[in-house]
Amino acid sequence: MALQAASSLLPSTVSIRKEGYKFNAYLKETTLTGFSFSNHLKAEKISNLLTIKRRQSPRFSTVIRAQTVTATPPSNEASPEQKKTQRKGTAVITGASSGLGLATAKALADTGKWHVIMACRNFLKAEKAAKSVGMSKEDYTVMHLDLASLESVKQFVDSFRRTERPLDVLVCNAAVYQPTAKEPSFTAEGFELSVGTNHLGHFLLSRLLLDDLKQSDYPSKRMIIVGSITGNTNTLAGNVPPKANLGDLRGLASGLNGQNSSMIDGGEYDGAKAYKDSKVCNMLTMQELHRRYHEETGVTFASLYPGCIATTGLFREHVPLFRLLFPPFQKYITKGYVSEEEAGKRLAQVVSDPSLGKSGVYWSWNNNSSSFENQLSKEASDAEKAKKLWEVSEKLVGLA
Ligand code: LMG
Ligand code: NDP
Ligand code: PMR
Repeated sequence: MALQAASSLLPSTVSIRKEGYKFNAYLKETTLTGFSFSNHLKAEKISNLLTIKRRQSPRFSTVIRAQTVTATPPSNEASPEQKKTQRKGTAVITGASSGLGLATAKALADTGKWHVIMACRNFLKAEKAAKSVGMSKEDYTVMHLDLASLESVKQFVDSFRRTERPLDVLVCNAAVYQPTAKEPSFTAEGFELSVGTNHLGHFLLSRLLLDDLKQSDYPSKRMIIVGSITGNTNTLAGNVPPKANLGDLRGLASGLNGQNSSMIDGGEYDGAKAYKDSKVCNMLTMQELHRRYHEETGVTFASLYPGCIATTGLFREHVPLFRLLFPPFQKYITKGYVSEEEAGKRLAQVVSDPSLGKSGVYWSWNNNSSSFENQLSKEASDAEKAKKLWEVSEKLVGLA
């Protein structure tokens, strides 16, 4: 259904040109693990289904096929383990002052089972935001965190520890997106801002807080790093230029400070690409954390694509025409749109739903809001690249 709607609205060939790139995609019926694609579409959302399989010869032509899907219906029932828990869980959410972070904070607070630490760069904005969505004082604490400063990350960790609250879940959610910037801007330590904030700030934060998570006696301790479809080149959305590509990480290894390059792959600055690259880093980091620490610590590491939340502040720097057209485009054409509230419920599931406790998973949701384990692109699941990214990032943030 969704595909039919989309294919009747979209031309069967989508062409996008940018700086010499040309991208063509066409929709093709196929089968999905024995189910017919058209039947399956009754329950599935096009954004979650479309995977691009590169053809051998035409460089820019792609065939879209359905992904393998294991649907898990959302569960509201507490497991026996959860019932044992007396105390409220404590979840730290970065960037909880707007969009997905705020909606997740609200969804968790509404359950009465969570105290949310809203880790935000703008204290007043966060306070106002919490009030505006009707969160009660006892359900949240706003604490200062500017991910564009490694000093601030360290100070946040110190202040959090001084509260003497346990850490049960960490949600690395904050992000910046600078699609129209002509020149790069930089973090306090001189890293390109998108990768510096979205990846390096969170990388240091998650490494420092891992010990705190380890010490928690909560039944299900989790660390979640928000990913995105746009960093995954096995999807249609991930093939809209400029595409994510970390290359051999030469730009990152040389400091990402604009002297050699401000891009991870060492190329020319492109703000939209820098954001998508940062999302690949987020998804790679989650998997590397899983490989290194899941067994030892019992912490569940997860990432997710919550759906296209086309109305959030993420697009604040995009041109006004884009901001106007993007929500209806996602709502009526791609059908990938989700409201902030729905996206917040999805992330809240990854925080606390017993059925989403598996580690190393990149979660996505179907049309009927059932979660499933999604497949990452080749690059976003490249274990060697994840290891290299880990090692280079450690050096940059001063951990090695
Ligand atoms: C690029 O800019 C930068 O160039 C690049 O460097 C990078 O930063 C990148 O990833 C970020 O962004 C984006 C640029 C290109 O968008 C804009 O500059 C503003 C948006 C302009 C939108 C195009 C206007 C054309 C309107 C004519 C409508 C054509 C109809 C086509 C659909 C057929 C339907 C029958 O923009 C794009 O790449 C596309 C932007 C995608 C979002 C908007 C899509 C427009 C579709 C219009 C639908 C309107 C809503 C319909 C409601 C429908 C009802 C049933
Ligand atoms: P918003 O812009 O609404 O939220 C981003 C949050 O990050 C804001 O609270 C912002 O703070 C905060 N932030 C930005 N820079 C910093 C910093 N230096 N230090 C601390 N906090 C910072 O966007 P979304 O809610 O859409 O984005 C949330 C997450 O969802 C991101 O990881 C994004 O990549 C991801 N995502 C979003 C999708 C979408 O369609 N919107 C789709 C897929 C993934 P402030 O309020 O002060 O600006
Ligand atoms: Mg995309 C199934 C189709 C689909 C989905 C789910 C998204 C999600 N987008 C899709 C398709 C398309 N987008 C198509 C066909 C086009 C060309 C018209 C298109 C364009 C487009 C632009 C210009 N889309 C965008 C942009 C942005 O600037 C956003 C971006 O890339 O930010 C990095 C964006 C997004 N599209 C999405 C999602 C979720 C985004 C937001 C980015 C993110 O959070 O990762």
